Amino acid sequence: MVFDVLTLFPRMFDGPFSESLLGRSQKAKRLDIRIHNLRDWADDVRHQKVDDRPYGGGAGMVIQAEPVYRALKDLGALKKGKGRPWVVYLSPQGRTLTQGLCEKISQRKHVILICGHYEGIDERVMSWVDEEVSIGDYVLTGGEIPAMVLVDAVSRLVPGVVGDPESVINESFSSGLLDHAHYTRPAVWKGLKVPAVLLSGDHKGIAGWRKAEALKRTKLKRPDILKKR
Ligand code: 4FV
Repeated sequence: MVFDVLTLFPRMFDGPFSESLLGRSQKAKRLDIRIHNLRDWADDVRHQKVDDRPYGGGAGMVIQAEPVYRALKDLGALKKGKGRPWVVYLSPQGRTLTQGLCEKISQRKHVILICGHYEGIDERVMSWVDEEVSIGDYVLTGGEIPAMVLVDAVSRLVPGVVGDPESVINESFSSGLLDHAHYTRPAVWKGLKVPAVLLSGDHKGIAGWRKAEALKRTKLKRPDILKKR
């Protein structure tokens, strides 16, 4: 799966995308994450200016349409047909990112992520955006961290990225429930025991306990999910 990320702060991505699963999956060519500096498509090469004051006045700056449009063009987003990259703009106005939306986006072969900054991007470029996505109802300094969240959550669903596919299938939200509790050695810690069924080897019993646990926790912590379910 290919991700092209358009940002004014490319260095922000060094850490999250070079470590752990995402780092390994890029080395293994299961993922190709390419970070692009939007300033490379600025009008004036000297100042690399890509933002300007908002029409109608008001605080802050707005990212201009032209550099974003040029970048999308160079990244193939203006192509017609099936293989065209899917363009996602991260913004608080977007559809809230859920496991379901991650599963949908993970079906794509090539995704372009536009990271907003300042007050956002010129609305006229939205005609070339396929999907606006928000990671939650709060305002961040930029779309970079939302882009990292989306790449991480979607990449996990790309076959082979997560070592054991089972751990992707049986987890929070994929089963429509929160995850059950997890325990590991030692069997007794500070006098606290692990539920006996988990030490029993009775796989049917264990699966039953985990299902019941997941239901109980979901009812307790996220009853809204049960309603949706
Ligand atoms: C955001 C979010 C977010 C808004 C102004 C960037 C900032 C600045 N993006 N989910 N919540 N973006 O707060 O996706 O341009």
